[in-house]
Order: sequence, then C-alpha cells, then structure tokens
Amino acid sequence: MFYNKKIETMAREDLKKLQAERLRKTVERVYNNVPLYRERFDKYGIKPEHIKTVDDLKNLPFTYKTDLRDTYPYGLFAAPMQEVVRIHASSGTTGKQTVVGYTKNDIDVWAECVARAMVSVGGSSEDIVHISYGYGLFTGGLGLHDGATKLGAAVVPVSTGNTARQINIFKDFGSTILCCTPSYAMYLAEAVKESGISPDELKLRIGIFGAEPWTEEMRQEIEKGLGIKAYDIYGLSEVCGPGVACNCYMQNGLHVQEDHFIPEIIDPDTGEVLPEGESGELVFTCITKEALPLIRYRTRDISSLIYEPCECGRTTVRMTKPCGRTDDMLIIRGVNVFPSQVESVLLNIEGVSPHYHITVDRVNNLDTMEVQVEMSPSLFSDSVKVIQEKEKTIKQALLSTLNISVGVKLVSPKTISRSEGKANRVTDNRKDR
Ligand code: DLL
Repeated sequence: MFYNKKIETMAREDLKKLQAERLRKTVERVYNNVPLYRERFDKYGIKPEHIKTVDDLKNLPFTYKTDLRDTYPYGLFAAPMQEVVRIHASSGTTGKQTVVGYTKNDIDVWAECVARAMVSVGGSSEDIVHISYGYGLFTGGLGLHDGATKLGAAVVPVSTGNTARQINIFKDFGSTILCCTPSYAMYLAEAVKESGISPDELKLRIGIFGAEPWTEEMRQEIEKGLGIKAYDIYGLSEVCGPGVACNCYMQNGLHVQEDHFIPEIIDPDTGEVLPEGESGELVFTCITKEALPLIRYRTRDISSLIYEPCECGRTTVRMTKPCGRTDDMLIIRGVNVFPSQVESVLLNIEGVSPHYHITVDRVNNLDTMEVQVEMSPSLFSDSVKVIQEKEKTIKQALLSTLNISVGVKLVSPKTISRSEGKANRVTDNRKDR
C-alpha cells in the first residue's frame, strides 16, 4: 500500500528530473533570500544558474549546525515571518538551541512524509495512533500527530510520561500503533509485563520508533515485549523532523522521501562524496522547503545508501539504520567505539537486560570504559560465581567486537534509569576536564 503511489514508485530518471527542477528553485530561493547563502555562494563563485542537475549538487558548499547557531534564531529563514506558521527547536546539550521554522506548505509536506511512512509500515485510517513522543518544541510529538491526522487515523496525543497511564490508555482506547523513542518502547514493554498484562490482551500491532540510534537486537526485544512489529523512522529538526525516511514493512533500510530531500554520503573528514554503498556521514539538501531550505546539511549521522529496488515496490533510495553520530563516537585509547556496537553485543548475551550505561573516564592519562548492564531477574538470583562468569563472558565478547578491553559490571535489575525520550547511554567524564 502507498500513500502517494505516483511519487513513491516513480521511475528513477523521472525522479531525478523532478529533483533537479526543485533543486534549481531552492538554490535560487536561498541565494535571493538568505544573506549567508548568497555570501557563501559568491565566495565559491557559484550562481544559481550553474546548478542544472542533481550531479551539480556536489559543487555547492555544506551547511553546518554552527551556521544555524551563528544566525540564531531566524537568520537562515528563506521566507518572511508572516508566512511562517510554526517554530520548533532542538534543545542541544551545549550552546544555543537550534531554531527551525515552517510555512503552511512546509507543514503539509512534512505531514505527507509522515503519512507515507505510516502507510509504508501497514498503517491506515482505521488505526488508533498512540503518540508518546514529547509534544512541544521537539518535533517528535507534533510531527507524528500531523502525519497521522493527514492519514485520517484516530490520534491519541498522550505525549511522554506517566507510564501507568499510558498502559491504561493502550487497554481502554485500543491503541493499535505506538509512536515513541525505542528506549521508551523498551520501558513500556517492561511496564506492561510488570502490570501482569500479556501483549495479546492489547490491540497494539505496529511501533514507529526513532529519534535515537537503536540496533536490530533492540528491535527484536521490543517486538517480543510488546507483541508488535517495530519500524524505524528517521529525521532531524533541521531537515523537517520525523519522516525524512522510514522503514517499509520489509524492515530493510529506510526509504528516503527523495522528492523532498536529496541524500548524499560523504567522507566526514574530506567532504568527498563516497561511492554508492559506502558508509559515511549523511548529508541532506531540502528541495521543497520554503522557510528553512538547508543546502547540503551535515547531519553527523552515519549511514549508507541502498539504491537496489526494494521488494515493497518503492523506487526511493533506502538509507541503512543510522548506527550513531560522528560526534557520539567514543575514542577509547585510540580505538573508535559506537555505543550501538556495545548494545549489539549485550543483547546477544543471555541473562542480561537491554538496559545499560557506558561510563568513560581518564585515569593516569589512560582512557577507561566501563559498561554497566542490568541482569535479568533469573541471573540475579544465581550464585556470585555464575554472575562473575557472565561478566567474563561479556567482557570477552566486547573485546572481540571492539578490539579493546573494557570493564563490565552486572548490576541488579531496575538500577539503570529508564528514559521517556531520547536515552542518555553514555557519561564521558573526560569532557569535564
Ligand atoms: O529526533 C526527529 C525525530 C522525532 C525523528 C521522532 C524520529 C522520530 P532532533 O531532535 O533534531 O529530531 O534529532 C535528530 O536524532 O540527527 C539523529 O542523530 C537522531 N535520530 C533521529 N532518528 C533516528 C533514527 C528528531 N531512526 C537526530 N535512528 C538525528 C538513529 C536517529 N538516530
């Protein structure tokens, strides 16, 4: 099933023509309306008329998060404020927040992207869509909300928090689609189990999870725990919010809404576009946005692109599950480590739960990393010797995947804090020095 079959299954040559036409208009728009772009293009000797095809994209300079911060709050807006109908912001852990704006048309396009995503995972107007992403400046809540409304589904705008109430709503309202972060889905699954409810008693059938990296192993845990099919939705506020890309029911890569966003994969160090299929930093160019059309925006997310046709019939390129961000990568004694690698290892070991936390420190000029992971209740009731053996097994498994020796501490069930939004899985004490 498709929400917009014509676009989603368009022949790639036609799609490229459409992208080129929209790219040209967007470049003209930013050149004429955004001083930063005009100055930057002038510096590189680029005039809008030089951009004729999608291949010319690689000649354009990148846009960075710092550009949004430097022009805070509205300096990159390419539409007058009277046309702007919505403002969101991403909190960011350091410095100023990033402010993004939408015209009425931008909101419509965004809602369509989310509606397409919902249909591609099997949703329809008959669904009851339970939204537990945060509402507010974060794009998760309202983004999924507008998309589900456009689809004609019944929206339950629960937002985050009050886990017991969420479960009552599942039961009483008959929610069929759950939208939240994967870490909150994990938490909800645990709470459902504890309340003595079997997933069969609930009507939930689909989960649309994103806003943070999560592994295939985590997907399986959530699917088991809630008795649903779990799908990955990707997006970032700067580009529009959730719905830039989403799994289809094949669960093999995320279809990018390419008629609105052109993806590229680059080498994060050199900025060169990488050959098809290689993994690198994802860069997006918005080609239909009016208020904030960013050109070659450096997402910092690591992924690769799959151009082979998908069995679902969509012709759009798929991005692989983002495994993390270049700025989340830990460098431990010279070795690159992604938290998602740790997650994959842990979830393949019996007796541990999917709740973990990584602490990085520097002791006597040497980096140290300790992984705390909760034991399952049955391991917890085992002897100290069995637990110590398990710690050794995990340490060994981490060594063989990460190529560095890290500390492992098995902790009692329920000692690692649960997250209702994006999980914070790493404490890097080296940053405070
Ligand atoms: O997280 C938008 C969103 C809301 C996406 C709800 C999906 C669902 P920001 O707060 O601006 O926007 O954060 C964007 O989150 O650059 C990625 O690093 C990360 N991210 C988003 N989706 C995924 C995903 C929203 N499916 C940043 N897998 C992005 C991995 C993701 N990382």
